[in-house]
Amino acid sequence: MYRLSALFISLLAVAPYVSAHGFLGQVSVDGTPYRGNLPGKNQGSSPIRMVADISPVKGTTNPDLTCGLSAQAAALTVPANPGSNITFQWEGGQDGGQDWPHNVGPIMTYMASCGSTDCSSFNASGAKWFKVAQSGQKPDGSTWYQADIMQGDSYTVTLDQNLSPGGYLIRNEIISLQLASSMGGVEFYPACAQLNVGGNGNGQPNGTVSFPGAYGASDPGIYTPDVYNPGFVYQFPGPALSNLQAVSWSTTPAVAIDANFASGVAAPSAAPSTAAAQPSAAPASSAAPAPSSAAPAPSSAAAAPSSAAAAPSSSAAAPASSAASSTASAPGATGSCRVRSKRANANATNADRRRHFSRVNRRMTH
Ligand SMILES: [Cu+2]
Repeated sequence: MYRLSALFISLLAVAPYVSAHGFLGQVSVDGTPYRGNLPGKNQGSSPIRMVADISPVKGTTNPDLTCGLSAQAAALTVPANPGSNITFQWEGGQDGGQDWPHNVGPIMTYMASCGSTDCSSFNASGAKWFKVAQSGQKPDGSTWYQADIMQGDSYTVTLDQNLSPGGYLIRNEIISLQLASSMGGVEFYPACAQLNVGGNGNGQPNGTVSFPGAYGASDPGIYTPDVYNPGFVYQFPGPALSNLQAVSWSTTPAVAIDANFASGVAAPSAAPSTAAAQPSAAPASSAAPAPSSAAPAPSSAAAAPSSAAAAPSSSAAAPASSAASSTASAPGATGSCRVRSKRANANATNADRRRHFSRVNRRMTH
């Protein structure tokens, strides 16, 4: 019975929906927003490594698992500190402006030192990553924190207090499991941003891994034939949380995508991108203070990482804050790559992809 329903769902998932994927549209450090380039369109300076396309990375040995599809080093490395709140705002659609389209699978965050190399020229293929956060199923056991991202929410991690100063890549990864009932069906959406951490910590991370390398095609959290079965308990792939794990992590309220790049200077070959020009109505989320304070509290409960790896039972599932994720969203949704048109209110140009988070637009349609 279960097998049948899983099969049925996976058949649904390959039905001819308009395919929609997404990308990391913005990272904020303690409320200061830094927008990312649209995939494949170099529009301005950003700390987010631009990916070539919104499509998922496929395959556990794919070199693009490091920072996303043909990710390019970014021009900026932006300041942060131990204890900083780093907020990731994902978007859907090739040109953004839509919500993240998937709702089944984990969100994980890793960091890696850029060593003596400036992060803007650091080759991520040699990076030693340590895991700092992971969110999977909610306490209800059937919905995922990723469903909050699908509703437009952001995701925030609070950096460890003892992080050593220096350049770091921070890698926020969404894994979508709607096709992972087939071996190799899993979709990886890794994204990297470049941080310069100050302070005077002296922590050295344990449990470092490489990407690719950290995941195997048949890992329980990668190949998930039972993902839609009642009672399914997710086992996170990759290493256990590092000793330098985040202080806390959770999904957090949506953050508007800033209309302008941090530098305000468009890259030479920039698209028509009126980005800078547009006086665009929106106060451009300036300094979008929202999430930071909201974020922190969550999880001392999260602290049980190691056991989590060992005991895939309940504790592993839901480290993040329940507070941040009170909205119970339609559980049955299978999360296929379907476009939900938020485009309707897109008088706003792509350039200032301000988001209109009207609840009305947030219904899941599957
Ligand atoms: Cu997709």
